[in-house]
Amino acid sequence: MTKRALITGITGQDGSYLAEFLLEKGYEVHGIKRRASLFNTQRIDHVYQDRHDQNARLFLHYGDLTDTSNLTRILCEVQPDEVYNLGAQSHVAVSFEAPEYTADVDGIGTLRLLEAIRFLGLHKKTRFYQASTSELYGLVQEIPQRETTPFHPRSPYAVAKLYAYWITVNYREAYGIYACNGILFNHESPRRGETFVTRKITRGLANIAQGLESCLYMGNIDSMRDWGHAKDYVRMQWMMLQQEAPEDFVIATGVQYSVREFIAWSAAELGITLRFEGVGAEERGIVEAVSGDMAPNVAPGDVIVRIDPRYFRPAEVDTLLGDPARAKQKLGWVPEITVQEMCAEMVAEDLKSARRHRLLRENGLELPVSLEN
Ligand code: NDP
Ligand code: GDR
Repeated sequence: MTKRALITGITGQDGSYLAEFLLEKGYEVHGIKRRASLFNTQRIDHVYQDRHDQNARLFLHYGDLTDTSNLTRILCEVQPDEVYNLGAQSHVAVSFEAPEYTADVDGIGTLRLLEAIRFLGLHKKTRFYQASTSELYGLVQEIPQRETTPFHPRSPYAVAKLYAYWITVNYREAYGIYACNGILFNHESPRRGETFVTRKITRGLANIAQGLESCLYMGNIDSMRDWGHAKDYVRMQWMMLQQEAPEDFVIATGVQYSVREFIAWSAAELGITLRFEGVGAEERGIVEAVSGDMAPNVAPGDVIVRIDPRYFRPAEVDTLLGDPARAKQKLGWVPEITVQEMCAEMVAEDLKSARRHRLLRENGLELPVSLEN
């Protein structure tokens, strides 16, 4: 029997990798996408098949995590074996600007799905994965963070995800639903949204190297993160739903680096050596050496990174480091891609696209480069 999965957030970074992964495993995949005034399926266009094609196994449904009747209808129609709740207002800084919306989507949205599963009598059939987050640890109480580490969320996003975490546990305990939390630490890829720190860096520096931008404005570059590759992490999301009993797992690499280091690696991939000068809001990154071909528009002495206090958060999560021991012991999961390999892949992809833009510009065919950070 073909298994059927429903993914909320299928148009996002993780949703796109998970859809690919499940299609390769032979699943019929259903995804919820939001209506937008422009096409918003770029990350999944390469796996999309016209639904008139007899072999089509990927189906998209318009929907929104704020819309109970819509979610209930989709669940009723699809009757999924597995639900992956990846949909979210997922940007921590934005959650300070839109706290109520973030709570509605990320917190109550999770309840809406679980309640629909219960109400429709799918609680025996449907397994549920909740995209929980290392942001739950916030002001960290233990290093490294593991499944038993107490939570102390530091943003409206993290507080909303705390509700989602506990309502998932509650529906498992109260109704016997196979529901579990993946407590995932930061994971990135060339498909990462452009305003998250890693992608902002790789894209910004590639654009600078190609002369499309002149300076990258950053926030707290001393923040420490445990970064993995999204491809490794979606494999784990699926593994968590294949166990005999539902359980919550920390998914991380067990190694942490600073944003500053990520900037330095990305610059090095572009042949640029940086000298960091000053501290806090006064800090400047100064280019000391440039290898010609790859970064034709950067000269020694150019200031290509500046700190802008606009990107500091009202409450910061300074350091995160996960302990993935339980995932390794119980599921045999280990990440395969290192953060340095991932950084190189991201820079290479962003450089390709910056070169395309530059060529178009040189031929009078300029496409707008969005500079929104
Ligand atoms: P993205 O921001 O790339 O994707 C989020 C997805 O959610 C998009 O498809 C987006 O749609 C959709 N979405 C946003 N709002 C709504 C809504 N109101 N109704 C329905 N769908 C909505 O996130 P990631 O792929 O990086 O992350 C996936 C999940 O994992 C998120 O829940 C995130 O909070 C969580 N997480 C992510 C981590 C990471 O490091 N990436 C770590 C830990 C947890 P659209 O394309 O239209 O914007
Ligand atoms: P995070 O990711 O908040 O950890 O949430 P993000 O990449 O946004 O920030 C990581 C760290 O970098 C610092 N930083 C900046 N961040 C951004 N976005 N832009 C900047 O200019 C900048 N300068 C410094 C931040 O202050 C922070 O400390 C991500 C999201 O994917 C969540 O959905 C997910 O739950 C967590 O990871 C785990």
